Amino acid sequence: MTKVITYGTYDFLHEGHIRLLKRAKALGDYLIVGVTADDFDMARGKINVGQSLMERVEAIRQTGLADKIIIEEYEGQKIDDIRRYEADIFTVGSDWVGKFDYLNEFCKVVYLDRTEGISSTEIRSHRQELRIGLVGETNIVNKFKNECRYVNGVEIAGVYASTSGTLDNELKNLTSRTSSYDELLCKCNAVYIASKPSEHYHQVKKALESGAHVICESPITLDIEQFDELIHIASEKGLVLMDGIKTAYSLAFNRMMLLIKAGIIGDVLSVDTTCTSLIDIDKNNLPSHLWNSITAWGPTALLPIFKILGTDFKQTMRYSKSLPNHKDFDIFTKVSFIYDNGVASIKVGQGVKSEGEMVISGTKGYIYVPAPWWKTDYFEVRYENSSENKRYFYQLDGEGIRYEILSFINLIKGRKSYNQVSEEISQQIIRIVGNTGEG
Ligand code: C2G
Repeated sequence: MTKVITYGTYDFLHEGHIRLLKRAKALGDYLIVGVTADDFDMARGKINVGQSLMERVEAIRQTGLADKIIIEEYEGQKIDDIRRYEADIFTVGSDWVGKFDYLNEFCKVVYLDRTEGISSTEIRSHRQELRIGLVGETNIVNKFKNECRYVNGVEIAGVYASTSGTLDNELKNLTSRTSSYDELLCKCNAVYIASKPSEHYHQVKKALESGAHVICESPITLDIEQFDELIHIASEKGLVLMDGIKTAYSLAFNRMMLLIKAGIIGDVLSVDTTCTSLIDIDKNNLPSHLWNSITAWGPTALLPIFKILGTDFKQTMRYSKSLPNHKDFDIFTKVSFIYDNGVASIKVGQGVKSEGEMVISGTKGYIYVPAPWWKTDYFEVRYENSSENKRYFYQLDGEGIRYEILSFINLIKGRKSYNQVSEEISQQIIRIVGNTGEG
């Protein structure tokens, strides 16, 4: 008898899961299905699981495909199970290719093709897979793709890139890579747009007009009127248009905002942020998909300032250094803001290196966030009497991208998402970062 073993969360069992189980069964005579326990899913960073373990086990039992159902509760249990049940074959879907090769030491490992594009019912029902299309050429698309795996109910429908850019091989070989944006939109009910800012407006508009929800890297547009038009279209069609600033979805950042609101450092009088990443810029051959400093870092650097001091600044002062033969490509920009009751500054650069820290100064103390503050899992609250200083740590899985995706899903389902970027902040970011380059 050939024993086959496979594992999964199997949340809201659908045809993709069932096809996998049928093909797993066909590999042998006896099929063992391991269903992940809730806390094992949490431990491995899988979020947004809607059903309880018992509901998921019962759904598998009702398929009649499993000869035995076990519960996966800890890292490394697969090896114990293969030995205990003398499994001959371990199998799992092709989205895990390579991840379980180490099990070849214990049994044969088979990766079965994953079912692309699950047939969808209305996205607002909780049973729907979110079929998300990825748009863009930079490495952030790869990060987003990897993070989708941790959010239950999210399926990558395809990827579109105007140039192959820095797509990783898995994305380049994705069976649903599309040669046109229109083709991608036919396959998905949501898109993540990380193309260069000058392409956002048209791509977001087309996605909304095709009925897709949108997460777009910030700035969503470079022109405020275009942004307002997109917000109107999304509202008219009952669709979500979400500003994808990763930092907004990080646990440490959100807890920091709550502590400030609670007055932990008194009244905030100054917020200073710095974001730089020294990249090799070939002055004579600027890659077409490269973002300039103020668009690459401006939205992130501005987020805490607008969240803490608001968007009603009275004056700005701006210094920018551009490449000699590329006036629209700044290698460094500093913008200072004057408020009625405070000041703020951002320093951003792709051609200048500085200390990527954030300092929030208050009448009772200050908050210090070390570099890279925008994806930190740690910050300090410091006082005059340093013995009162407090340190805060918050696990940040995947730079906060999986929680950004979860917020997106919650917004689509009509649930409130408290950490999303407000329209008002998105608009002010465009005013500072966009074509008008106010300030
Ligand atoms: N699957 C599939 N097609 C889909 C969705 C899922 O073939 N459209 C497969 C997955 O590849 C996996 C199984 O169905 O083999 C269960 O998928 P999930 O419930 O998403 O669980 P996952 O986290 O992928 O489980 O340790 C291994 C993991 O537990 C695999």
